[in-house]
Amino acid sequence: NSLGVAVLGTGRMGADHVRRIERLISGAHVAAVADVDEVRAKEVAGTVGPHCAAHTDPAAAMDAPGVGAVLIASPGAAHEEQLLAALERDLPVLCEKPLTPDPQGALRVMAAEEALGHRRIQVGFMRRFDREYRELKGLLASGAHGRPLMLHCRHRNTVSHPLFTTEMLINDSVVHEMDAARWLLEQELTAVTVLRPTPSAAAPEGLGDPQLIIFETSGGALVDVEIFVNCGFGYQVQAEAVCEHGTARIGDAHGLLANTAGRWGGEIADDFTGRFADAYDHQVREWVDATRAGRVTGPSAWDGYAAAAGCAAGVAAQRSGQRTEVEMIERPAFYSPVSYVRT
Ligand code: ISE
Repeated sequence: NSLGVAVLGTGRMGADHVRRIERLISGAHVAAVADVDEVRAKEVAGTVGPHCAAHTDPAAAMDAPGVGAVLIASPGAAHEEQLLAALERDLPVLCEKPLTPDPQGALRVMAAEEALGHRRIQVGFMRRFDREYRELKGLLASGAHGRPLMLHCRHRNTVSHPLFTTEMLINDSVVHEMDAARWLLEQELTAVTVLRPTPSAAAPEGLGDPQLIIFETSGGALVDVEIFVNCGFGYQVQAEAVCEHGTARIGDAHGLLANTAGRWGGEIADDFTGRFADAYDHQVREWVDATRAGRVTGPSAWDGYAAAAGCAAGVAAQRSGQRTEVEMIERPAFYSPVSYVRT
């Protein structure tokens, strides 16, 4: 009883997930794919085989024979409609970030899931499945270093794609730190401030890159994030927790360390598919295993909403230059306990 997955969106992430499900994950197969671009959908379906149907209509892919779960990897603006359609069919969903581009859409998705009466949605915040992040989470949760006071984060991309906007620095990139900070600290974000240096000459015209984003949290911790999407030298995601009795740092990529010609060093990944390859594998594997066991684990629609609310405050802070409070509803009992707290 292999789990048949409909993959919606066959761009870079979707195609990578299709490869992952087919080649690396046992207990699941790709039963159908959908993409607005018919040629691309067919091409990706072709890598799976004749039993994988290619559609341009996501609903048709979800209704294809043998589909028991949905993986949404379409652009964020398409997520809400696809999530609601999956919930109507009571199908388990793994949805790439963002859950929805705005908190209002996330609230509508949460309302539909709650009306269904059971959780069906997992959001693709893959950092929660990264080995180093999990080690840091374990250390902080153990309390061995005392209470976390600050989190210093660096999020660097080699180069931004041509359609990247200044707002996307927050809602496409820093959205990951929003979730990671909530998860690591087990606190909600309460306010966001954005500081902007003179942009790098290497950034495309009009893009305010890099920026420094500061979150305040419900437990009184501070989180600072350097976001720099045209650093030019590689893909780096680092975090250092400063606690009452010690610090802990991840993301230095201490893999192979080589000495030669009077220099020492290692390699830096080029992009997120490399840096987080294992995290993506674990994420999809754990989602498939939980789904087959009839369980829903991982980041929930509430986490997607909280990140969207943080991003909305972040973009407002970016525009106004002012400290901006994060506006959030009270967490509904349906989303208790929060998925970041171990039970
Ligand atoms: C991209 O969409 C991601 O999700 C990556 O993890 C992030 O590093 C990048 O900045 C985003 O554009």
